[in-house]
Amino acid sequence: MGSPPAVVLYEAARGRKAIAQLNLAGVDEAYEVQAELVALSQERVVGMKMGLTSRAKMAQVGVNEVIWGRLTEAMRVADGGEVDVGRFIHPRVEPEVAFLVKDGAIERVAPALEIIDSRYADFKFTLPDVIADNTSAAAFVIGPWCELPSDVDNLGVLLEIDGRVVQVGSTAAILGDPRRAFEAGVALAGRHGVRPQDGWVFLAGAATAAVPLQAGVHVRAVVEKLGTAAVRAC
Ligand code: OOG
Ligand code: MG
Repeated sequence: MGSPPAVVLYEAARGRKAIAQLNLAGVDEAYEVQAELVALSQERVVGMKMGLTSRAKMAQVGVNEVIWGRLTEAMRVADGGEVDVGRFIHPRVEPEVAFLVKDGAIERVAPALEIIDSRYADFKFTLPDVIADNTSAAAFVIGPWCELPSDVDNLGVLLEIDGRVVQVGSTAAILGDPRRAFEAGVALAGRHGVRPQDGWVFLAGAATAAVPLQAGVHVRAVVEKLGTAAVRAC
């Protein structure tokens, strides 16, 4: 018998070696594998993330369902800091909107970056497989927290690589309003007994497609009214 799926995914991430698709049967089983995978890492969970909350992202990976995953302390990279891309298999970066959680609700908002890294070959997966792989979560960068502007549902989003704009979007692309991604995430995670805790980071899902991340570049997300989040890949 082969290793359990969580172990296969854990070893793939640790060994930086892509694996063949697992072809897991269902979504409930997949969320169980995700929980086991994150438990195996022994990393502290510090938040959650939504995936595929925009058309651009759904189209890029060919999966048309909203998904959620867990963020851990080991994935956190300081704003303006460096990230070693040698840790990953074939990383991509995308602009995000982050919420800070308090009393089960949104307290603050920040511009953010997410680095995703599918553990599957060629970034190809089914819905259950990407859920099991903790929704490709790899690293995240949070910019300065600020008060929620009333028009958080209609802010311009840019992704820059070395000062060049490579993706353009709007927070409106995130389920029509990123606050809706929060509501959806609370409902979906609640089914698995997970409730956002005080101080948790919540990523609403990228408004644009993700782009490959290479060593040596400087990446910046710009969200209108919120400011920027940046990282240097080394
Ligand atoms: C899945 C993760 C999606 C987002 O913001 O939509 C995601 C993937 O694209 O590999 O993080
Ligand atoms: Mg994302």
